Amino acid sequence: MRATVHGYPRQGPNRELKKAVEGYWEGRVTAEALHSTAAELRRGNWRQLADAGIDEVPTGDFSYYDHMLDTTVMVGALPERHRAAVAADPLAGYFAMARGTQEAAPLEMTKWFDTNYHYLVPELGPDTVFRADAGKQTAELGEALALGAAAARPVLVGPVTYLLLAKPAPGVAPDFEPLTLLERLLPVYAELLADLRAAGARWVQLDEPALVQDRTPGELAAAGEAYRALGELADRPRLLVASYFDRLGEALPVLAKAPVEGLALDFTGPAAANLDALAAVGGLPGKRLVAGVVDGRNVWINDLERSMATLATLLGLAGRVDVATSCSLLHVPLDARAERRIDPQVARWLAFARQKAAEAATLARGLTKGTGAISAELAANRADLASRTASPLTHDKAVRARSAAVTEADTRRALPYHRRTAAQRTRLGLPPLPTTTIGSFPQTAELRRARADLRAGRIDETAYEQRIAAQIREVVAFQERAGLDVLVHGEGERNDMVQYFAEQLTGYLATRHGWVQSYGTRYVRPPILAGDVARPRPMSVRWTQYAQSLTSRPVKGMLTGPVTMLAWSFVRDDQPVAETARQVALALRDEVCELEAGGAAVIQVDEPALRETLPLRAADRPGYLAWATAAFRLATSGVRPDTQIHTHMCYAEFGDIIGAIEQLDADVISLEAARSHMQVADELAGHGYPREAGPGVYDIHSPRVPGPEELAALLRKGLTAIPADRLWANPDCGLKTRGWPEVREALRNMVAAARTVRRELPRQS
Ligand code: THG
Ligand code: ZN
Repeated sequence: MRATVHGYPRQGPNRELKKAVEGYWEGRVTAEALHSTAAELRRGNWRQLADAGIDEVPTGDFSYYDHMLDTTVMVGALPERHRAAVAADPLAGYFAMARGTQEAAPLEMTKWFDTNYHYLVPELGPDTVFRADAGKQTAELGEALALGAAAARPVLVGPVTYLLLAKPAPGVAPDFEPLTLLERLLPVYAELLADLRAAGARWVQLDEPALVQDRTPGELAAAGEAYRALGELADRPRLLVASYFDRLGEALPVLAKAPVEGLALDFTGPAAANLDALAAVGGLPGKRLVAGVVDGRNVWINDLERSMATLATLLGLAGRVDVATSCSLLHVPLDARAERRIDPQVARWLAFARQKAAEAATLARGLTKGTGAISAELAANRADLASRTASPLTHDKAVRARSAAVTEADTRRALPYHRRTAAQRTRLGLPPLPTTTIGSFPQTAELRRARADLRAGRIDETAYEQRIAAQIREVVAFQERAGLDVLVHGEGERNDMVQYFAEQLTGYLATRHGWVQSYGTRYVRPPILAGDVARPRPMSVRWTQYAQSLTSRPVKGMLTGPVTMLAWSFVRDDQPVAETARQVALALRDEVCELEAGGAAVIQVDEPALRETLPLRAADRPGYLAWATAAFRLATSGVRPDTQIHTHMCYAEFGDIIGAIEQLDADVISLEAARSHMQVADELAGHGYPREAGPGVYDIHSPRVPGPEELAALLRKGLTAIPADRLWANPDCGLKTRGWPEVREALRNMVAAARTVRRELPRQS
């Protein structure tokens, strides 16, 4: 019985990969230096895994940018517009596909299942010609074998998932289904498998996470066909088909019947349902089962005894059982031992990639040699789990009592929406098509320097606050001059919309080195929600009130909603997530009420992550949406009827959660819409959304400044779907990534456009 993992963080202990890649882009690092840094990082990872006790290491999971892009290269499906660049210089061409050039747009980027990782979307069409290029895979396998790895297993994105995650190339009919290319893609995988066998691979892993999503009978049949065809090849290594992030459901019997030698299944969270399902199909007699019992997506130590029990059951269900993490460790930080500032007692509850690999190894040893062989580990694990359960951090009596006392009534505004609007109109006195922004203004070099200076002790708290106050004065004065109707303070004091609040709430831990790849060379350091959540003091009231003191126009209070506070953190696994959300919501509720008491007439609670966290299986969605919307309402319903609650979401595809958006009971919603040309307004109207809405008119993802005529045209288009008394004029997201010159011009144009369109409205009586 072996221990293995499906993949490992790529960046290195000090994000060496980020520095090398960005250096290469800037011309400071040569291609050779980049390649050798990367090779060194891979060697470091394999050594680290071997030291942790992993006896079969993954290969080919490394990437300069993204493993889906690597798969696109591996199957030769390069977009036409990038072919020449890749032929001329493969490395430069690879990054051109990821980032775009003056001449050619990049591949689209989207979320990898329900994780915070983003991949580059393959673009396919009826004319796509696949061509096998096993170069990267065979080279990395060779490196691992040369290092003396006991066993090395290439990990590839499987053909079915590759096609299911692809979209029609530009110019191809939008209803083209990439899965229809399967027959053409399978011979390419056959060639890749033969190449890998020749390069020394005994096993190859084909990742098929798309099969844990709801799939049509046609898609399931295609998956069955694919693995029958690959299984029947004569010249191939043994095949391990891997699934993760959820249960396989109806895809389990399909894969169990396929002529492949092994399956990797996730047994954590909702995927624990794989256990009964496996028994129901009669197990995997004669096959290898790679059991994902160590959660690869959170940061908590495993319950080793419980995992041993699961593994003992699984022993009776497969020819051979190996122990693994549930998925690639790409989604967790590298090493919990690097966090020297976390209380050592609390640090013992944490397992990052390195510790998770060691847990898998311990479990494999226990399975092979009996629990006696791991009795010391089991005892230490039991003590750590007990200390977590008993800790005052995880059990704050006051927080628990308050949370337990929450009733349905606490999640309802005092008056229904249609009776609140009149009171809000009277209080705010806004014109039709009121203008506002989403909250953040440019995070200037001065602001970042001030934060760095404060951290390094070059300036003190007072000097830092003076710089923030100066920024707020500038932001408010600009908005008054530009003629905006509802102002913001600009969020100059916030490093990140989640981190800023997490740092002020009890129950959250911050890491120093806990980087996780978000996309390409961009990383986040998600805070760890470890304990019961309380708000010892107001978090945002002071700066909001300061901004309000500078103007007679309304200043919006700006908060991050409970669902996003959870989605962009590592959340505790020792209680239902709905309970954690309720605690965060109660803390935010106090903040909302205190903003109101301080004079705020408009308060925005952002939920950009509401849709991101939607469960992969439709059956799980109603449960999620119920707690998510209840948490939002709990956070926002403590205010008076004449206080206006706004929310914001950063996406245009909200069709599948429109009902949930309505359930938030917010008064106003702003959405990303600029790039889909106000389609969002039509969609909202089509769904009969009965509230005020601001489909964004200014695409903040682009440096392009839209002119007043263009913005007026977008507003007129919005008016065809949403009446003038319910339509807002706003950009489609926060302005923190943009520069001041563009922002100034774009917002002035937006106000001019709103004024023009207002004059065209029929006179109100
Ligand atoms: N905040 C948090 N999580 C998020 C986002 C966020 N997850 C999803 C989405 N937004 C991810 N998008 C980005 C965009 C930019 C960067 C990271 C994720 C980024 N990171 C810097 C880097 O890697 O250089 C590091 C920033 C830092 O110092 O903290 O630019 O908005 N919580
Ligand atoms: Zn946004």
